Amino acid sequence: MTKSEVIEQLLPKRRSAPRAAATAFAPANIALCKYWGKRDAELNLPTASSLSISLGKLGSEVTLAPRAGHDRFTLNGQLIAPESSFARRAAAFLGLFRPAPDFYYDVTATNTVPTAAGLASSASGFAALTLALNELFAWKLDRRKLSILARLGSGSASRSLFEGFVEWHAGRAPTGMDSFAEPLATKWPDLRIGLVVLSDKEKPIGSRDAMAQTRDTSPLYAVWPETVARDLVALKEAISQRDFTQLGEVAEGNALAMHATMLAARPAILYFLPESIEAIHTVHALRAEGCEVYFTMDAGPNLKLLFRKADLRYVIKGFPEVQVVAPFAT
Ligand code: 2P0
Repeated sequence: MTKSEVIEQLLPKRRSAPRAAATAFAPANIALCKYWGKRDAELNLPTASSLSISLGKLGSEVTLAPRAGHDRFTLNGQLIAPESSFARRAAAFLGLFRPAPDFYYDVTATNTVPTAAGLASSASGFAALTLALNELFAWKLDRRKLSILARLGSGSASRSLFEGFVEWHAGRAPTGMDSFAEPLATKWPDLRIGLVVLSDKEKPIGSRDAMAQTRDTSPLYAVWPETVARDLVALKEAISQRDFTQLGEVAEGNALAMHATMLAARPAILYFLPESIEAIHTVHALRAEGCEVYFTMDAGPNLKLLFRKADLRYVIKGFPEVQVVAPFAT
């Protein structure tokens, strides 16, 4: 099934004329149980479910307006070259939603996540684009359908439609109509995320290619889906019982299992820098001293810390440069 066929099924049959402009915001998210591997690369359908936490006010704001001639992209106040990967990916996505062949978009995006933080901006970016399209054309789609549409841009974007803890159901249908994200009800006000930026250099391999290479060549990939199944149950239990130790242990273990699976790919996919390993040792040393802090890592060298408000000053001792996010702050 193609993206266009999915979109045709989801959009209202009667289409209104676009508004003059529409603006939307979506938060960045960090997976506690990772999405790594697809069963369908065209529709970004995952092999396994995943669970994330959204980062509140850190994310992407996108304004869309109709435009003649060609698409134009502005990111953080700078005009972006059409051949840049940002513009090409956004244009490919927007190309799925042109009411007429000569209809183009003026796209103005602002990331409130510091670009150097190495946080995937594609998740919040595609989620905000989807929300802005929904406003621009007054589709009035519910969040579940919007989550499916955002997934067509980037898998993890399906989770950025919601605040707080979010589960993305892998689904089974070849159409992907059962592969969408949903928020969990639990709020956890004293939970904190610490962003530890170690490098803003370009990654050796993007996550899209890295996922495919892992699935195709890693002998450890066979056990990844069952690892996720187990970790998801344990994470949801930890969240509903507000059991921080279980949350941290499972999230850290899941991230390391994902990286172990990548390390066994051929050729190996190695996102760790020496600084990443050093930071992991710092996390473990803090824990040994009684500060309950855990980490997770994505397709890059930076660490994201998980801890509780009461431990903030100990975390800052180990990581003076940490940027702290309170995901449930109102
Ligand atoms: C995640 N990552 O669950 C995992 C963990 C990176 C490591 O989702 O190909 O940019 O656009 O569907 O969503 C990054 O992958 O990949 C990602 P595509 P995406 O957050």
